[in-house]
Amino acid sequence: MGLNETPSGERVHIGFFGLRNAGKSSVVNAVTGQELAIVSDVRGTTTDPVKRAMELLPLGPVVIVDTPGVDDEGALGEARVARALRALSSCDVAVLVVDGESGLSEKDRELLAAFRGRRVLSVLAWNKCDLPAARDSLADLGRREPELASSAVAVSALTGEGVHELKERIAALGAPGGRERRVVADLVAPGSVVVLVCPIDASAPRGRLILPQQMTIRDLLDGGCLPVVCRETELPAALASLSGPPALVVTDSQAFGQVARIVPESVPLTSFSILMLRYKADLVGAVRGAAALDRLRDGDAVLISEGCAHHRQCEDIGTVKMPAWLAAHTGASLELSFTSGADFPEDLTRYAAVVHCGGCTLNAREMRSRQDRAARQGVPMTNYGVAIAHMHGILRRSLAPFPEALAALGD
Ligand SMILES: Nc1nc2c(ncn2[C@@H]2O[C@H](COP(=O)(O)OP(=O)(O)OP(=O)(O)O)[C@@H](O)[C@H]2O)c(=O)[nH]1
Ligand SMILES: [Mg+2]
Repeated sequence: MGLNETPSGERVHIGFFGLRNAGKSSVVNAVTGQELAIVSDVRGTTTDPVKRAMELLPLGPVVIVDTPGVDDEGALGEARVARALRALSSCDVAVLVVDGESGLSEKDRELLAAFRGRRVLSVLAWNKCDLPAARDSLADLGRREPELASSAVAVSALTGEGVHELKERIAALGAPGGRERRVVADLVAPGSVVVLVCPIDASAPRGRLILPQQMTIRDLLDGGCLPVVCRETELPAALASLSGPPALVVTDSQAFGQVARIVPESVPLTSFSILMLRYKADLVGAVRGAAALDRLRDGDAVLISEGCAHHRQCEDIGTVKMPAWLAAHTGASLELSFTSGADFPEDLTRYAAVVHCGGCTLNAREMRSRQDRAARQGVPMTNYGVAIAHMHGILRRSLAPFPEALAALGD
């Protein structure tokens, strides 16, 4: 991803699902106007979900996800189907591509049910409408199931017919509705000074700031606030330079202890990871999950999970620092497991707790679906920022700006 591009976690994710040879890849190419995906008459041409960030007008920055057919067979086929369905958890909009010539199959209906179950908005792309048989089957659907047919768009990836209308439908579904969440600017009045503490150590990326810091600065600018950015070493000087106390201080979690000693108790203080968690997911749930860390015993299994496979800074926290903090906090010898990227186990029940990263590269839907999965299975799940704050005894202070989460912490 280039530095000037919208981060993928901020993009509307649009997934294309359906049977093998329905024309998913062909429709992806028609909708995007690019030869993104390989098309062939061999069933099972697409073997892995393929994600591509792009501009899709009239929607704007999106991620397009092409998936393997859900009727693939054999052990390998089943693994592909599982990956296709897993891709659904990050999708904001699902397009069910139906081979109009053969009509709606049982598997297609199962997909529609899966979309509903995960509350993913969907549209039916009735493909191959250049063929008379496809037109007939759509007319037939209109007679039998008018409601379902009303969510269908007749398209032909071959001739381009209906593709414009399909794009309009996708855009209508993907338009920001409940997505107007703020990172930080809703916490302070316009014009407020907010001090951001960004340590620059060996694990900081060369020549830029990390995504949570960028997003916080951007949101403060959007909100007409005054971000003051410094390292922890310059924090006393930064505070002294202000005409009054700042409205809020936000720090990198790792410097929280040091920063907490410098910032007066009367000034609200929180961390970037807590801001990101609140933005993406359920802060209150993560606060409850942190309490479970106090109950860990010898031999308990704990999953440490990261949303991406390439953040050196996170990797260092996940594989080195978090295990050390957990050991010190619990005094127990724990059985730790690690996952990263798209891997997040379906079955979490063997874990006594899950500690997840802030998910800066995951979108809100993916983060929430991971939290929901843990909640459904009764497994406490927390995140790096909350866990670190808790184990260092500073969670209460870092939740000061969030009364609801503070209440979840109890006394
Ligand atoms: N007549 C007609 N053929 C189409 C249309 N769209 C796709 N096809 C053909 O259907 C076959 C399958 O197309 P793909 O786009 O590879 O299908 P897919 O759903 O991605 O298939 P898998 O990746 O194997 O799951 C190809 O031979 C395409 O040329 C269409 O609108 N009309
Ligand atoms: Mg394909």
